[in-house]
Amino acid sequence: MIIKERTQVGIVGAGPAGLLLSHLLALGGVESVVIETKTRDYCEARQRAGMLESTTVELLREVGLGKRLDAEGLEHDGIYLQFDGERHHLDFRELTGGRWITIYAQTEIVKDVIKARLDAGAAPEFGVTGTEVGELDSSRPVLRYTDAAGLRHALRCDVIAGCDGFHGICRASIPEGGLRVATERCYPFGWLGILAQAPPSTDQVIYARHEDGFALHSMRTPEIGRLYLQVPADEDIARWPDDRIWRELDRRLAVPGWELRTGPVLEKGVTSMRSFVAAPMRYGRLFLAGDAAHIVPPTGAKGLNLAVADVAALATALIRLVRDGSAELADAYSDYCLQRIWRATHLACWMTAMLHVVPGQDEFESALQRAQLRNLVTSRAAATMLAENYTGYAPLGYDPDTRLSPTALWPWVA
Ligand code: RFL
Ligand code: PHB
Repeated sequence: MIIKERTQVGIVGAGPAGLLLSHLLALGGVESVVIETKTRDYCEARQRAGMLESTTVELLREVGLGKRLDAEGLEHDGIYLQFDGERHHLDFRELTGGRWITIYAQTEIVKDVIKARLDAGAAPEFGVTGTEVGELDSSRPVLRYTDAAGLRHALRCDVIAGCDGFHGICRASIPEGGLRVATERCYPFGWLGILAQAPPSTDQVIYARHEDGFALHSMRTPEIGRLYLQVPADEDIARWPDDRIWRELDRRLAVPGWELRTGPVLEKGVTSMRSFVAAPMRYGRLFLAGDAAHIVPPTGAKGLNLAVADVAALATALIRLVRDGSAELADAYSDYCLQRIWRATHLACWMTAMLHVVPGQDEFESALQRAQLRNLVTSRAAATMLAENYTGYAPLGYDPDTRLSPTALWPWVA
């Protein structure tokens, strides 16, 4: 038996993009259903991003998701850049006239939005299988899935939002020729990341270039550290017992007079790195958002922030489309987002190229990397460029009251 249902927006994926989209739509009076293959516990525990732009923080506050973020998030003025055994502080707040960054784990944002959706009586449907999207060209696309109890559903929607990450099915369901650009760049290295029961040995995040590879010291709470090491792309985590990880972190992060605090490793894993942009982020009545449409290497801390920016714009566009019957912003969605995405993609690729050492790279390459880093810590103009890009771009274009302010939206869209 197939259960036939209907909603305004069918959302595939309960990562930050899909969850936040459904929350933002609800604030604008638009109903949605979120489906997710994994369990709630899995989604709430999946270790990923941690660094939020000030624009992301401001949006989360504005839409009622700022309470725990404000109580537990760690607000930082800037970052440290380390190379040649020297550590330099870049004060983003001072360089940008007040913008900052906040450490607050993606897992916590996911928990906060799931709770908000549950409180609103709109729980995501976890543990689904067999997700399919169809009739995307029509005005009533269909989202099919089998729920955790084994019942098959056919959900008729006004619009489907593909928020199912890089490996999801939505992008792949776009017929050949539907995506004009799908560019991909892979890197010969990845990040080995650990979560550790070790108080952070730094007050702000350290990005370190070392002759043996990149290292990053971040954190989650005053008791929990989050640290990363550059390793070969296909590295076997079994080759990295905990004491080897700490030794290598200690070597790559060392500066005179500084000590790395160690502790039990709670979790570890290797992530490969790639850049990818698919465009347009729409096919008929299917809209892509977040990692489903684009991936950046994590060096610029942009992935989660881009996902939030996408759904802020998408929610506004879909509220206008579904509630008010105007397609103007839905038609502008992809081009509007791609400007920000390419800016962030450039930042992420540039920081990755400057800070990672490819085995066997020549002296010329190394000298160029170090010259760029030196420029960043000696030129205010160069440091400001990094600070502006890192802390976020224009305020995120979200407005649930589109009917009240039809012309004030997205004034920067040509
Ligand atoms: P997600 O989080 O991948 O969520 C997609 C969801 O879709 C589900 N799904 C399906 N559901 C139903 N049917 C199907 N057929 C489905 N197929 C998939 C999946 O189970 C999943 O729950 O994508 P979303 O929402 O677009 O969010 C993107 C972010 O997760 C990602 O960009 C960031 O984590 C990237 N990132 C960082 N971003 C930052 O802004 N700041 C950071 O500091 C930062 N650090 C990081 C990062 C990513 C990392 N890794 C692991 C890649 C550090 C690392 C190490
Ligand atoms: C993190 O805290 O996980 C983090 C911070 C900065 C990055 C990437 C990840 O560039």
